[in-house]
Amino acid sequence: MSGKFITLEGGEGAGKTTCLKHIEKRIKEAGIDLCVTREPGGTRTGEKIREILLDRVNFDILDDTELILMFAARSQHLNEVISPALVAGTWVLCDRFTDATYAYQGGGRGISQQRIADLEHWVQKGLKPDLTLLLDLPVDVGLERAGKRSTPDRFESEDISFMQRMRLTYLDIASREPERVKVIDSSQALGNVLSQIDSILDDLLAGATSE
Ligand code: T5A
Repeated sequence: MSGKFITLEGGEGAGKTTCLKHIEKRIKEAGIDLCVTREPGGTRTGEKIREILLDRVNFDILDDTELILMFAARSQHLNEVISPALVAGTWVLCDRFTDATYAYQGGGRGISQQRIADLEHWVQKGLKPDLTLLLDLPVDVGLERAGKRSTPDRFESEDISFMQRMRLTYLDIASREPERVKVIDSSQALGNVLSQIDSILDDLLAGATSE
């Protein structure tokens, strides 16, 4: 595969949507073909699964059902969108991916890492992002930002201890995979967050244009 696979992760209200637009602009300005997508979702089937997963009316979804639905959407997404794009040399910028499953279903819900890893190996066949930007901020700050926007979805309605376990799981992944996962302090002013992202992207774009 020749395209680069970049993912954006973080807790609720971390600023992913805001930063995603900036990253998209930077990569496109460098003359690189880019596919912007999201999880859960990114395909017709995946978006339907997303509706089920996020709708608060579905309060009775079992933890394992939730996990399997995440990977069902991911399987469709990988086969229909992500892998074909990467093979064609197009870069892929994805709003959340499997690190979110470790953080939310693993850390948050308490599903074992091994169970998630088994599904990851089955569905992804070794494919991992080249770069993951983890927007990290204290849970209460993120919830306050997210709360200003809209009615909370099924995940945003979880309690603070769920969110804290989710955040710690993300940070744990970052400490184990520092080459891939770059942690950005997103409690800072937006301008500082974006300039930290820019310096990481500069390295990636310089490497890509010299290849
Ligand atoms: N999920 C997903 C799982 O449980 N398992 C999985 O495997 C996957 C893939 C998906 C949900 O699904 C779960 C996790 C999620 O709960 P989502 O659309 O990714 O949903 O959900 P959110 O995290 O809720 O994303 P949002 O788009 O809702 O929030 P963002 O993008 O993090 O935040 P954003 O950019 O909208 O910013 C929030 C507010 O803060 C302001 C913005 O202007 C905005 O008002 N803001 C800042 N303010 C001050 N300083 C800054 N630096 C700021 N940055 C942003």
